Amino acid sequence: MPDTNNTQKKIIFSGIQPTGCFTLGNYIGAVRNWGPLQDEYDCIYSIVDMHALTVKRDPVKFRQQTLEAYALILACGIDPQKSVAFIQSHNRYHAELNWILACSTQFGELSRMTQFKDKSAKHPDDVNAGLFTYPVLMAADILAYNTDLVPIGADQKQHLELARNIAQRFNQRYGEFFTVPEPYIPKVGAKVMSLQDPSKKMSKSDENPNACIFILDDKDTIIRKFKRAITDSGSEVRFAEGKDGINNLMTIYSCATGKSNAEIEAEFAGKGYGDFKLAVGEAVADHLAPVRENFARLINDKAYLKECYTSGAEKAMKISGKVVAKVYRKVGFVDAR
Ligand code: AQP
Repeated sequence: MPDTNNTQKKIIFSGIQPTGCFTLGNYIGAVRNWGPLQDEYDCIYSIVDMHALTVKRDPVKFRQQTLEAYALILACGIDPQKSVAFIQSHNRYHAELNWILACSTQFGELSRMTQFKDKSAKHPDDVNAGLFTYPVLMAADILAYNTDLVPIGADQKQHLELARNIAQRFNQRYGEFFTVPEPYIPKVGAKVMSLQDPSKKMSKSDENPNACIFILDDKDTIIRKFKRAITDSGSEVRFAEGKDGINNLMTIYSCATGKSNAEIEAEFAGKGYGDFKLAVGEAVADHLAPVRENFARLINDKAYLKECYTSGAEKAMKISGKVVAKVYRKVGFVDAR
C-alpha cells in the first residue's frame, strides 16, 4: 500500500467519472494504461463520483453507474490488492482539501478552463459552482496523496497544469510541502476523436451513440459503428494532415494492434476505406473482448466489489488523512486534539 512518508516508489493517482460506460477514448487515453503501471508505481485509482455531480443526475441510475464504473476499472486490469482502488465520495479528505486549495486558486484561472466553457455551453440551465470549481477538486484528488505522476488523456492537461500551479502557490505561501505532479500522457491515443465528428473528442456524454465506441459494446455494434465512421472522400489509407477521420481510425487501429502508421499504410495499400474500417472494428472488438468477459463476471459479484471498494477507501483515507492533517497545521488551524 502506498505510504507517502517512506515509499521508494513514485505515486500515481488517476480518476474517472462514473458518467456512463467508458468510451474507447477513456480506455486508450487513460484506463488501459493504469494496469501496467501497478508493478512499477504505487497506484491510487478512483471513481470520481463527486466530479460527476456537476451535471444533474438521477440518483438511482447514478449509484448503479458508480458501481459499474468500479467493476469496469477492475475489469480493465486494476488489481485491488496491488493498487488502492476506491470511490471518491468514500474519502472525505478530498472535499476537505478542496476547500483549502480553493483558497489558493484564483477566479481568473478557473474562468480560463476550456472544460468549464464547453460544459457550461452544453448545460446552460445548470452552470453551477461545482462545474466552475471542478479543477480545484481534481487538484485535491491528486495532491491529497502527494502524487508524482497523473496518467490522463490530453484533454485533461489544462486541469493538471492548474493543479501544479495550485501546489506551487501553496508551497510558496506555507513552505515546501506538496509534490508538484507531472502528467503521464500516452504517446499514441492521447486524444481519441468522435467517429461522427473527428474535430471533437470522443466523449461518454455525446448524444449521438454512433460517435463513440463503448468498451462494453458487442462485436457487431463495434463493427457497425466503425463502418459508419465519418471519413474524407478519398480512399487511400494514409496518415496525413487534413484527414482527421482516417488519422483517428489509424490511431485506434495502432493502439489495438501495436502496429505503426507505416505498417498500417503498407497493410492497406491498394485497399479502400471499407476494408480498413472493417479491420479496425474487428481489431477493437477482439482487443476489448477480455474486458467485456471480466466485467460480466464482476458486476454479478456485489459482495466482492463492496469488499474491494471498502478496503480501498480505508487505505485511501489512511494516506490522505496524514497529508490533510499536515495541511491543516500548515495553514494555521488549531489542533482538534
Ligand atoms: N477522447 C478521449 N481520448 C483520450 N482520453 C480521453 N479521456 C476522456 N476522453 C478521452 C480521458 O479519460 C479519463 C477519464 O475521463 P473522465 O471520465 O474523468 O472525464 P472526461 O475527460 O470528461 O471524459 P468524457 O468521456 O468526456 O466524460 P463526460 O462525457 O462525462 O464528460 C481522463 O484521463 C481523460 O483525459
